[in-house]
Amino acid sequence: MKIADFLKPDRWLESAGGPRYVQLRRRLFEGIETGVLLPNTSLPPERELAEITDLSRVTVRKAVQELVRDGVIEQRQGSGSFVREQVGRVEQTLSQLTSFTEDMTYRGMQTTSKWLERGIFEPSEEEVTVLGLAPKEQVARIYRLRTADGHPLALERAALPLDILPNPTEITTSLYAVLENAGRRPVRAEQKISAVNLGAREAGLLNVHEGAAGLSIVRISFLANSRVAELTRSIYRGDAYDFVAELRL
Ligand code: 16G
Repeated sequence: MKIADFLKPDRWLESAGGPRYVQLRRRLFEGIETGVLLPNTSLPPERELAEITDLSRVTVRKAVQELVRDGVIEQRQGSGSFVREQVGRVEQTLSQLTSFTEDMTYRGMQTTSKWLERGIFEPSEEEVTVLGLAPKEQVARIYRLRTADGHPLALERAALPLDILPNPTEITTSLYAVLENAGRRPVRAEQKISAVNLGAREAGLLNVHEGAAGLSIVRISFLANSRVAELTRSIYRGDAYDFVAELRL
């Protein structure tokens, strides 16, 4: 269907349907989800949208601005508003202790990591407490931007005691693979997930706008002897990740 037909107001605008810009935003989003508006195609200019929908330019602008805020549409200087390429959502079950590399490989996706930090550091108070470090003991830390098929999905900062990961530079792809080879792969983990709005730096790295929704995840994992092996703080893109838990009676 042509966008001009799809946006004809008698097809979707309802007088009791709430604010008009909200209804238009919803209709545009529906157009993107159903493929009437394809990724990387441009929206008709504001004036034209106002004509097609019979709405004021102010209303149209507000609807488009909200889609820009939500990361669905991007404004390119001088050339208008474009539909952004949407990242396919990834589902991760919460019942298995898997690694990022395993999760993505299972889905046939190629992973890469951009290294933001990798080395041996003075621990933070939290690292001392959670990892049970002795006084003056240092900590191995790796901080990565993790991507799948070229899309940035998560920022992960992992801290491990040095006897569990003596040489953090040894990790090129998978932390868990290195730990497994050394016979020190965690067998159990506790994970806490909370909602966050991304700050400017994180948003920039994850290629979303500042304030976009994200998931903050803290994973503490344990070896078979119950010793803490890993403290990882991650920020996942809210538009790209679903965590799924199975519940039984
Ligand atoms: C996952 C874990 C993270 C772990 C990493 C190892 C979550 C929220 N986090 O991303 O704690 O350090 O896998 O992945 O699931 P790797 O073996 O690919 O480096």
